[in-house]
Amino acid sequence: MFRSCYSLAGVLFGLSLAMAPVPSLRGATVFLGPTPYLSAADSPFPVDGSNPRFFLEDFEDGLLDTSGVGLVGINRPPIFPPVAGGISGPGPETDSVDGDDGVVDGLGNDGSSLRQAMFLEEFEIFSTRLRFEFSEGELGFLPNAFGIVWTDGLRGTGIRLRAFSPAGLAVAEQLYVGFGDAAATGETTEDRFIGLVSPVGFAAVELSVSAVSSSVLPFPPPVVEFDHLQYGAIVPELPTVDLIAVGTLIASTVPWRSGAMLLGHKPRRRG
Ligand SMILES: [Ca+2]
Ligand SMILES: [Ca+2]
Ligand SMILES: [Ca+2]
Ligand SMILES: [Ca+2]
Repeated sequence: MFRSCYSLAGVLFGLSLAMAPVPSLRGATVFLGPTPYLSAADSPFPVDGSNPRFFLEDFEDGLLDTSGVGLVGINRPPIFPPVAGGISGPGPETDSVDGDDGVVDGLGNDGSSLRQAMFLEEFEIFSTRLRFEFSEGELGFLPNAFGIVWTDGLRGTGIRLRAFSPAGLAVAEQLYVGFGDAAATGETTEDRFIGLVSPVGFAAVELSVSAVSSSVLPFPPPVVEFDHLQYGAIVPELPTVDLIAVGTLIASTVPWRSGAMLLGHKPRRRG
């Protein structure tokens, strides 16, 4: 939705404000993407229903209601009133995954997406965070695979992807940079899948989103949109998945400084 100048250095700086490197990463987590994504056929995961322990949420019913997942959106609104994220239905400002409207035609306006406002973190740096929490009690397991599709936001957006153990420790982390282009009307060529496969189950995944905007006004806030949340338990066949490792691998257990805004953390049942 937004046309802005960008600075990769600025985005990295913005993300680094909340990070401090630590010496090691546990396990052999494999990070996926960013890869182009126009429909579920572009997922590296079993999103066709063939795996009963794997779920795809496309938000087309207006709900985040696949089994065993809840969303906690975390912003930093100490000065500004919180702007709730939510699911954006068909409309000129919606960027769904292209195929969700029935045809892969370069536009995603007629589908639905998950939308989250960003907040002014530092001068010209906007950020926000989304946290997906998984219920082992409802699923019967903890997922070891996660993916999501970035569909819109400020040009030059960076995303820090982290997975957490049930004890709340960050067990895997990857920084992706350079999302977005100048288009702002629902185009889909810049949509990108990111994800991970972990050797152990995880209880939560966080997306920390940061971008530079030349705007000095926090309102209306820029937004970021995601779609095709996918997660579950798979038997990793790591050599066969499409892997593109990008960005700088950074590990951190330093908590984000932001306050929390609850969007609906109670796990729900069906997609
Ligand atoms: Ca379409
Ligand atoms: Ca959608
Ligand atoms: Ca898009
Ligand atoms: Ca749904």
